[in-house]
Amino acid sequence: LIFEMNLMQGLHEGQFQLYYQPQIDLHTKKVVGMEALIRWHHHEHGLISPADFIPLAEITGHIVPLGEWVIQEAAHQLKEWNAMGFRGLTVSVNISPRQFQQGNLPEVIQEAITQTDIEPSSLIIEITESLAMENQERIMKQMDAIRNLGCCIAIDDFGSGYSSLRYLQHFPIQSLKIDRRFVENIHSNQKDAAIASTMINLGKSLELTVVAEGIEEMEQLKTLRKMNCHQVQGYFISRPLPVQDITTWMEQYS
Ligand code: G
Ligand code: G
Ligand code: MN
Ligand code: NA
Repeated sequence: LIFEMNLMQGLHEGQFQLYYQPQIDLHTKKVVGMEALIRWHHHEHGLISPADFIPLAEITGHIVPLGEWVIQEAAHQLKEWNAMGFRGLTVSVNISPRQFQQGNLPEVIQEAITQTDIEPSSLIIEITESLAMENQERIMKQMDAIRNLGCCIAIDDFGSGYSSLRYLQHFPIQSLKIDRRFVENIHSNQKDAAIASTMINLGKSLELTVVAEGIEEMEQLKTLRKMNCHQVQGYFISRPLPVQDITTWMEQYS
């Protein structure tokens, strides 16, 4: 089934859409960011999750034009939100390791910033820990170039991947997103709480912004606030939603 789907055709026909999930500052309680999460409305197969087509797109190389579309779209959306009066908001996009290996990511990002005139530091590039990131000079050069544009880089799913601490040591990152598996039982399991708390303190001692993912309950949020985690994201705050819905949500949020 998955090989029947024509990704390039879908891209040209406008079948892709970005959903957005808010990130809340635990101290000020303000909405500080939106993570863009791609969705595919396939004409035959209906709504397809990125978990089902991103891996394929990585293999075929289609992730490069797709990723370019994501960056353009997210930058334009941020410009629109800024124009509506939502200021000090960041937009995060997920980037696959392969997007560093093929194509020219820094140029794509530069182009999106130039076109939209958004503040470069309001664009956050999320990179998932992966073996594909190990010891690759090209990836490091591209990360440095992205930093030189003024954009921020976040390590996504922190703790779940490989060589987590090596990334902290070598990558020019500004934030750390703690994988939701470390947050799940934070309020009920002492061992999980100890691990999460240590991860938060590690990030903070490196002067990184620490974001906890997958918050589904009030108790998790309270525990994370006690641990002085900076930001939270998850279904408890809002599910990822289409632009119109998340904009309405933002207008009503206080
Ligand atoms: O939103 P959801 O939980 O369905 O996302 C599933 C996975 O797809 C997550 O790992 C997420 O990071 C990834 N993902 C979502 N949008 C994008 C995107 O635009 N580009 C890439 N490379 N991955 C994405
Ligand atoms: O890999 P990444 O962290 O980018 O993936 C984020 C994924 O997690 C998205 O698919 C998003 O839909 C999902 N997600 C966001 N909030 C929650 C949550 O509170 N619980 C669960 N189970 N998944 C979440
Ligand atoms: Mn992410
Ligand atoms: Na994640």
